[in-house]
Amino acid sequence: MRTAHRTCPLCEAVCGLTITLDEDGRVAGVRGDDADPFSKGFICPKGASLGRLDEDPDRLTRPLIREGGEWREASWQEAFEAVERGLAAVPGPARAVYLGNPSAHTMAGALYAAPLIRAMGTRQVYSASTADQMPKHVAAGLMFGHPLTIPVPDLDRTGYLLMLGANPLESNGSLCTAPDFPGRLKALRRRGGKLVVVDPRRTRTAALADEHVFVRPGTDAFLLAGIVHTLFAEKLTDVRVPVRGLAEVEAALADFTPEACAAACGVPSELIVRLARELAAAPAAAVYGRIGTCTVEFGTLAQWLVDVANVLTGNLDRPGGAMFPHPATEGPRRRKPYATGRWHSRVRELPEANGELPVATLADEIETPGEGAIRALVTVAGNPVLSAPNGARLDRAFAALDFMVCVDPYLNETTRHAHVILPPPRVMQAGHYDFALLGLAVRDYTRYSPPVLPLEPGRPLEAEILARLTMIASGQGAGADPALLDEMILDQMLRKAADTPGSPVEGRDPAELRAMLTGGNGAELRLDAMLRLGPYGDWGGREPYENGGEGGDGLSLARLLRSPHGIDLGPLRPRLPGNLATASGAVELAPEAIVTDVARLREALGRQAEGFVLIGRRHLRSNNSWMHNVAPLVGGSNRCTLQINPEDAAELGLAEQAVVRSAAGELTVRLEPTDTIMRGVVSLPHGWGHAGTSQLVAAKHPGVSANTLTDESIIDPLSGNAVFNGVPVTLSPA
Ligand SMILES: Nc1nc2c(c(=O)[nH]1)N[C@H]1C(S)=C(S)[C@@H](COP(=O)(O)OP(=O)(O)OC[C@H]3O[C@@H](n4cnc5c(=O)[nH]c(N)nc54)[C@H](O)[C@@H]3O)O[C@H]1N2
Ligand SMILES: Nc1nc2c(c(=O)[nH]1)N[C@H]1C(S)=C(S)[C@@H](COP(=O)(O)OP(=O)(O)OC[C@H]3O[C@@H](n4cnc5c(=O)[nH]c(N)nc54)[C@H](O)[C@@H]3O)O[C@H]1N2
Ligand code: SF4
Ligand SMILES: [Mo]
Repeated sequence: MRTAHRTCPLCEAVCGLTITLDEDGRVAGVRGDDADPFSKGFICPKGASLGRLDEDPDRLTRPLIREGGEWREASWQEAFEAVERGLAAVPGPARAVYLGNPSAHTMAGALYAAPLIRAMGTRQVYSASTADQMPKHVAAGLMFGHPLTIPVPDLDRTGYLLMLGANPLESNGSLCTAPDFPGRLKALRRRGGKLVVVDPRRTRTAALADEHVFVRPGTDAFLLAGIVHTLFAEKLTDVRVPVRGLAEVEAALADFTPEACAAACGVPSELIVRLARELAAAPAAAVYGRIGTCTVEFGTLAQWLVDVANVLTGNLDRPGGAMFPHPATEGPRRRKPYATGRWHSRVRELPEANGELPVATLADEIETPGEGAIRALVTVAGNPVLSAPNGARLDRAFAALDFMVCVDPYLNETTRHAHVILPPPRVMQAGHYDFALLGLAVRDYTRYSPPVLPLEPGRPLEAEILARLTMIASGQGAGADPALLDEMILDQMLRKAADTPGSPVEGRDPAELRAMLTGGNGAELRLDAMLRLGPYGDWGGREPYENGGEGGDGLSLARLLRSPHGIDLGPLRPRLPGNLATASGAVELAPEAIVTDVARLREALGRQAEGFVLIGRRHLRSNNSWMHNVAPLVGGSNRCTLQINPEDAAELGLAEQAVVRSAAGELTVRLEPTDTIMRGVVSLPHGWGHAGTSQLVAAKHPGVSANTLTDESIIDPLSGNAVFNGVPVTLSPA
């Protein structure tokens, strides 16, 4: 038996795990790592099942090639040669890339997605971000100047948390990296703070809160506008950071009185006013909105209003408020105006955001003929057939592609359309560093997990798979050495740092810096460079931290390897105005694009709620579409049911099952009557509807796909984000 430590890669909470392995390298047990200074031993049922997931016999171990409807295993060289032939036949603009959720967790995704996209020579770039958090990026970009300058609630010090559309007791948190989110919420209450949860369902998080507020799906922007209106009307504002556009915000929201907003969102006007007063009165408070406020038709407006409320109550950038993390690998952020719509999609003319087009228009771009129609697709870590709005249409569209290659451990609903599947190795065989999530953490913290188990000879890491795809896409062929790509990227990074005035390595020789780097592969070398150049880096980082000290024992890969449980870099510190990348150097409270979109919200003020609407939900033992193949995680409370208020069910005469219809499609679903859901609202989890895959356990628990009902023709216009909450549906007995 031996013990290894690594970060759990399964959700955003980055828990440290302690893994016991037997002599054959099989996982005998997984428990929380007590010595991790951030997660302190916390673990959830998914993390505890990491061994089962990793050893799943249905995971692919070799590349698959599909010929005439038949799959066969192939060697890596043969598979890469098939990709070379497939991509060579399709010119750049007719190629597309789709990046799924796990690529926000893997080192491969963080380090090689951008070079792959560049090499593909296309603007047809899609990801799960436009089915998730793109509204937050757009609002942050417009307000703070950079789409990754996202404030997080300072969970451990706040005295008041207003949480909208998030259920961290099941999801373990999102755009707010906080291992043991439940424990941190309980601690908030123990120290006398208040937690208010806004959700159309009385979730486990709502049950733990001081107060739960039902809101009509898709209408949080009205609730927040009513709160902000009240802050102005009652002169409760206390702005403590440099801002522009204060008067414009007040004017734009003049019509959003608590009474008008109450009618639109279903929250009583007295409650809207009280929430505004409580936020303003709390010594330190934070407003935090997640999935339920993003995947809606007013998603970007809601994200904007969340941070407008944080600014107006004096809580942005103050301890206990909403603060900006300072991650160890953060590079300099150039001051340049952030804008979306630098180009538009071909068919629906939807604006680009962060260099991506909405996944809601991917099927249009494949199915609509003409110059630039997508004919070849690369997917990495995604299952859009189950995750994208109107997934059934994508299922048909993918079947018509000339060439598709998927980097994925499973043959599933999406990858079954591929011509080539390239499986990454097991989690235990790859190094792990949370480049994205540590930039959203409620404490500054860093941890590198080296591989726990060796790779089989000849098997590439996912980083190497993506590097080889990059070289193939750029015309260098299936035989090109991926190390050349790493050296080129390292050289560019070091050269740029040496050329940047004020950088800690200004004027140094890039070759000399390169010679100092250590690491067992390209991904590790690049991590080492980013750590050493970063704010706590041993090349002159200026941020002090308790365990290091200025310059002295700064961060590097070697330093992280000496701290296998991770390093606490301290509580979040104020970062304004230095962290703002807006052209003005101030927080832009009233960006033009947003003020223009407020008109759409105003028009909807008088809209009457009629009929039923569909929302989603998450289950603790699930993870989007791909963890239903682990027997201990499926069944029991983790089932695909339609939650409905018992009074609604009775009125409609519904018993065991119902037929649900929307503009996009129809489903027959099993009902779960529960008074935890508002009347007029039904909830179905996504990621189910398993069919045609190699996943034998999942096949026994197929469920139905919520995205048969969601409508790809409706999006949040500023971000292009899909709308999953507030989908109009009708119900009838099955
Ligand atoms: N109706 C509805 N739809 C939704 C949502 C909702 O709330 N309601 N939520 C949306 C959200 S927030 C998201 S993030 C998207 C997710 O959308 P996707 O990312 O498209 O879907 P996932 O189900 O996460 O699929 C992940 C895929 O990655 C594979 N995989 C797992 N680990 C690895 C790895 O290490 N490397 C590689 N290469 N592949 C790996 C899995 O086998 C699986 O095929 O779904 C969205 N869809
Ligand atoms: N166990 C588990 N954990 C996960 C995942 C998973 O699938 N399972 N997925 C991961 C991913 S990809 C993400 S993005 C995160 C998401 O993390 P969260 O944002 O916490 O996601 P959910 O748990 O779906 O919680 C969203 C809540 O919004 C509510 N809601 C729906 N519509 C509205 C609305 O219009 N207004 C308001 N105020 N509330 C609404 C829903 O009832 C639900 O309780 O979770 C991650 N963690
Ligand atoms: S909460 Fe998330 S990171 Fe922590 S053990 Fe569970 S799945 Fe892993
Ligand atoms: Mo997500």
